[in-house]
Amino acid sequence: MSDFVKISRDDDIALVTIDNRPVNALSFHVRGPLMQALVSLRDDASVAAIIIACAGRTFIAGADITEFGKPVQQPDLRALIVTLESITKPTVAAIHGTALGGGLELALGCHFRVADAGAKLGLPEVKLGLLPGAGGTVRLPRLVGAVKALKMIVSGTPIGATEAHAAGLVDAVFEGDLATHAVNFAREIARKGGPFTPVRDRNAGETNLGAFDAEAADLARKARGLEAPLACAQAVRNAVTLTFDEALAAERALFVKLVASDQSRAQRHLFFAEREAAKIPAKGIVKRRIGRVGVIGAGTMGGGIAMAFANGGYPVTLLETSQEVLDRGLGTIEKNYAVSVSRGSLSEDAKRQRLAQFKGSTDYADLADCDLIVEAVFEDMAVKKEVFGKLDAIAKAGAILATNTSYLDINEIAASISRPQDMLGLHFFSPANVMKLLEIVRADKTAPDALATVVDMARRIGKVAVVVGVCHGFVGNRMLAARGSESEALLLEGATPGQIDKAFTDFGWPMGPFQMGDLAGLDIGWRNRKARGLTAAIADTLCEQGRFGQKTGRGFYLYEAGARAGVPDPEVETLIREKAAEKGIKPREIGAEEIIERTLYPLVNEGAKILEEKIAARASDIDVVWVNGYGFPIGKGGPMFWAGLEGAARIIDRLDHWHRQTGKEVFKPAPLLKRMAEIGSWETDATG
Ligand code: 3H9
Repeated sequence: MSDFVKISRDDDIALVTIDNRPVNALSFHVRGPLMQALVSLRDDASVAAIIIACAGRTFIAGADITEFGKPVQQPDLRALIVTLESITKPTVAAIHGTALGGGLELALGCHFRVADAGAKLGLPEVKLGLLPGAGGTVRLPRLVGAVKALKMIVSGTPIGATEAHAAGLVDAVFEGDLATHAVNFAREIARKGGPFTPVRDRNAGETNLGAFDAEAADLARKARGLEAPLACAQAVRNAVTLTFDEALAAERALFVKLVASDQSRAQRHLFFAEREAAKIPAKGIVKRRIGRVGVIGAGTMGGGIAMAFANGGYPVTLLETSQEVLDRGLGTIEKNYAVSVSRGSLSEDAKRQRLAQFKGSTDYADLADCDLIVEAVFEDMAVKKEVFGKLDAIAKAGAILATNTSYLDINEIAASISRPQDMLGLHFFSPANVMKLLEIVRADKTAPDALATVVDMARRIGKVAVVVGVCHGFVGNRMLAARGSESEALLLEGATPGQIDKAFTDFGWPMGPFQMGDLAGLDIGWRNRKARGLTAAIADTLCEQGRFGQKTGRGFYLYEAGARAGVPDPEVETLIREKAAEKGIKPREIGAEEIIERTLYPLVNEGAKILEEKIAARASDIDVVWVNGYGFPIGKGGPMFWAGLEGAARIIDRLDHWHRQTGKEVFKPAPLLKRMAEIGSWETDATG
């Protein structure tokens, strides 16, 4: 009947199959024929039951996100579900892959849901700055109870078929051919006869509103300025306190407001940006095969990288200089997995499997069978060159050789070996087994097939990959330096660490730069500055006093034994005033607006320079780096998206002002920023 919706029959059971690959989103061209199919089957007396299923790798993954922000074309999803729910003969959703968002909402319009054992079900709209807008917040609590629905909707995390079955969301779980099982299931319930109660008329039992509100308050605290989680919680509460129709209308009103909000626009931008970032020209390229991975260095970074590979299913050879250091590294890995087991995020069996992936060695020759070798040794050019010299001698032909350097010139390392085409950067973020971001650094001579291979590999190990070019600090750390360059100056001019950190957390960052420095260890920046002949009057003095941050109990803040949150330290404030006096600076009041202008505007400006230099292919790639690697607030979409919200003209105006005031290069507006102000977009996006 349509390319996207087909009806087949098994005697009196009708099977409606949606085929809108890759993820069967409920686009307009699906909704129209689906509506027609439902109406015709509803009115067809020869049909005893209707099954809705999907072709391809998954059930419906939701509404079509690309349609948001455009006029809604009828029939809309809600009308479709009303029609579905009005059918009195039994309706069954047959779910495989993922039933997400509007997909699960459509399934909730059926009387029954059956699922493949590997299926996942969820309402992830919150991750797009939305709430389920087609009845999900009102129907789900009627099946699984309000508290369970609240957790699922506010977290957006899908649950597996077994859990969904236990919660009452799914009526049967099957292994094997789902269509056949669904037909048998439908035939059996049709034989038993109705009436069949629609989900809207069901009741999952009394809700303890006190417990609900306590749970909601806890979730609200974690929302950190995002509107969607709060709207989700409100909508689920409405499902309990209002009638079905009232709650549905309230859900709609919240959805309409959110879908037009900057936060949701920002989060939708990030959804597509992450997928776009992984795209590189790959026509005609045959990727290399990665079987075994070698990791050199079993310290914090190397150990984390090795775990990331093992978690993705790769066997890993972990190399260290001595057996003792190797044993320590392997011991830490084992402990990390044990912590995951004790937290319930990993089964004992999975832990055993992952540990079985590791082979320790102290001999470079053992890396000869590796297809990808990543070094995570000391950040020093001579040391790195020595390591790659050894790899050049022993690695098999075609093996990809990667450095985890954060700053060093990868072209220079590549030039020192005989196979620069096999060399690239894999810049992991610490802890490497947890942090999502992976900067893949393309050196001048990196072969396209080597690059395409590691982009694929990144997906397999669950990383969000962004391909970047070679420059000092690549995309992330180079921009971080631009952001941080004014922190000390602001202190000297009169701001306190607490004020600056608060301006950051009010903006939506998980923490401010001084809290971050204290957490990471101030000695790291100190060492880096010394290596580059740079100084920072306040941070250097703190380090000279042995104040390295949380690990020493004192840094920019004071930490009670074991405490993670610091308190202001009068000694630090005195030190700041002394340093200011030495430089003849008279302290003044500094507001949050100035703090943002002098830290985040240079961040955007540096991003523009990075785009100009083609270190990043697209502005959205930079956003992906900052959201996934540095905690830029997702509700603001990353620095380059936020620049659009803030207004490039305003940013230029203020940068000009600070450039005149200070003469500092970080404030000199980049030509591309000026162009952005004129045309309203980072036009290099198209070149990606
Ligand atoms: C919603 O439902 C609102 C309703 O409550 C109310 C309405 C009134 N739309 O991720 P992948 C594209 S909100 C359009 O690489 P995977 C994606 O961009 C929605 N396009 O595959 C990519 O395109 P391309 C709630 C979509 O196997 C391609 O499909 N649902 C959509 O790694 C493959 O995607 C969600 O938030 C969409 N809904 O992961 C679920 N989804 O190839 C969002 C995907 O051109 N989707 N695309 O780059 C996902 O989480 C993952 O895509 C999924 C598959 C897990 C399904």
